[in-house]
Order: sequence, then C-alpha cells, then structure tokens
Amino acid sequence: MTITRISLAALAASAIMAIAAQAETLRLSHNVGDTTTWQQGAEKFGELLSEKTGGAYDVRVFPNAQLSGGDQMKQAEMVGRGALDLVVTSAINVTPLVPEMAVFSLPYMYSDYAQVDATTQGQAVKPLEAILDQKGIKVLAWGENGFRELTNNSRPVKSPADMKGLNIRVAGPMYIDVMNALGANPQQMQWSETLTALQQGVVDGQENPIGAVIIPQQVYEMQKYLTTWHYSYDPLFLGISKAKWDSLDAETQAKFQEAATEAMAFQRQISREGTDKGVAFLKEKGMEVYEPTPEELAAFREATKPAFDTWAAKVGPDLVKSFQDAVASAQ
Ligand code: X2X
Repeated sequence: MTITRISLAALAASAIMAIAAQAETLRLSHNVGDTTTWQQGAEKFGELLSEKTGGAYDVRVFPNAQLSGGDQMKQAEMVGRGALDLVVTSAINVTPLVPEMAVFSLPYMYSDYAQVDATTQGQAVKPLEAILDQKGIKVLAWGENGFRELTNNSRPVKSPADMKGLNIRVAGPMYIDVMNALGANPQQMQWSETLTALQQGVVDGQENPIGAVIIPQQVYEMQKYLTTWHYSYDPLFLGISKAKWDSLDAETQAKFQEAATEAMAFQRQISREGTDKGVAFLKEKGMEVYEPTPEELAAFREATKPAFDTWAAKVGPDLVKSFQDAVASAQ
C-alpha cells in the first residue's frame, strides 16, 4: 500500500516534470518599462496562456525594447520575420513598416473611449490586420496606450501659441509634422532614452498617455506642467509572428486567441483606471495640470489640421473615412 502510494506520487511528479520540461518558451518584446500597463498586459497573457495550455507554453517578457537593441520601431519587423515570437507595441511604432497604422493617431480623430472602441473593437481595424498579416504579423488583440497628453518643464500650455519654440521629444514621424504645425521643435527619440533626456533638459517636454506611461514611468518626477489636450490616441496590439501562428494547430490557436483577448481587455481596463485616477495623483505629486476648455481644444484641433491632412493622404482616404464613419456611429 505504502509502496503503491510512493510510486504513484513519483509517477505524478515525473509527469509534471516532463510537462514542465516540454514547456516551450516564447519571447515577447515591448518597448516601455516593467512598471507599465504594457508589462502587466504582457504578463497576464503569459499567465493565461500557460493556464489554458496546461503549462505547454511559457511567455518571457522583455521590456525596454531590449531584444531590438533599444529600437522601438524595429520590433514589428523582427516579429514579421520570426526573429521574435510576440510583441506588445503601439501603432505608432509600426508606422515605418505600415504607414496606414498612423490612422489611429491622426490629431483629434477621437474624442472619447466609446469612439475608440467603435474602431479597435470593431470592423474598422480589419484592413489593418490584413496588411500586418502580409508583413508576417498576426494581430491577436488590441490594447491601449491611450490619449497622449503633453508634459513640459517650461510653462503651462493652453494654446498653440504656448507651444512656440518648445523642444518636444516625439516617438514617430507623424508627430514631427504635428509639432511643426504647432510651432514647436520636435525631436524624434527612442522612449528608452527619453527619461534621461528630460532629466538633463535635452528636451523641454514630451507627450504620452497618463495611465499607461506617464505615471508608471514617473515622468512627473522630471516634468512640471501637464496639458490634457487629448490630441492623439494610440492603441497597443498584441501580435504573434505569423510563422509561429501557422505552426500551431487550430485548438492551440484558439487558446492563444482567448488568452490574448482576455489579457488585452485587462490591459485596456487598467490603463483607463490609471488614467481616470491619474490627474488627481499628478497634482498631488506637484504637477501643474491644465485641462483645456472645448474652445481651447478646438484651437489645437485647428492648428494641427495641416498635419492631419498630410497624414490622412499617407494613410489613404478610404481607411480614414471608414474610421471616421465608425467614430460617428459611436455618438
Ligand atoms: O515612445 C513612446 O512615446 C511610446 C512609449 O508611447 C510609444 O511606444 C509610442
């Protein structure tokens, strides 16, 4: 009796070890710090995937674009050719590979989350998913970086005139045009170098979402002024290399899909919660927060219109129109 018990236990233990030994480790890259909602969403995906596949897969999360030498724009291309298994990144970082991805972040495309969800959680994103698929990236689910808000260390910004001459770090090419339209001096820089640049005063300011980035990366430690101008929205997506995806059987694919959908729903939720509570938190931390009136927002929208038009042409009028239609349907 005792012997049977022992050997059963030993058998169970060796079975567990065999499963653990067989677990395949997938590498997931993202390009912000490990305190962010990007990291939390990525970790959640790993947990859910492991659960759903009985431990067959293990996701290792690499923050700060470590796996692409600090280059946040290179991750998508690496996933595309199968050099990385998985990526969580924002649409902006994919615009060098797929210019159409700029559609989300066109200045003042959206004014609220209902409008955002009408696109990212609906049919409007399907043509983008098809383009990414051709580049070797299968989009599993859409998450959220969020509405990008301006911070700087020089002065409160209430109008386009206040932007004149400010040195603003930007992530990608569209924002160079937007900042130029506002009279600021844009400087494109990797996120991984931006915190140091802000600290050392190399640039006066930057723009990023409150819940996903500004708070978890403690941007308030080095920036005095924040303007909630909601000028540009930025989604995240969780993507898998098409080569990896195509190697999975249908049942396993369904588990990846479920894990991704749940993880990105969680990630959107915590980003929004962080943003909702964020302004009060940032004031507590000593930031001077300016929330523009509807008239002031209209002035920013008007001033950024030339950049909207330039980039709408690059994105393509049909895609822009389908996004605008989805946005209008949410009202
Ligand atoms: O670099 C940025 O500003 C960030 C973190 O928001 C992006 O990845 C676009």
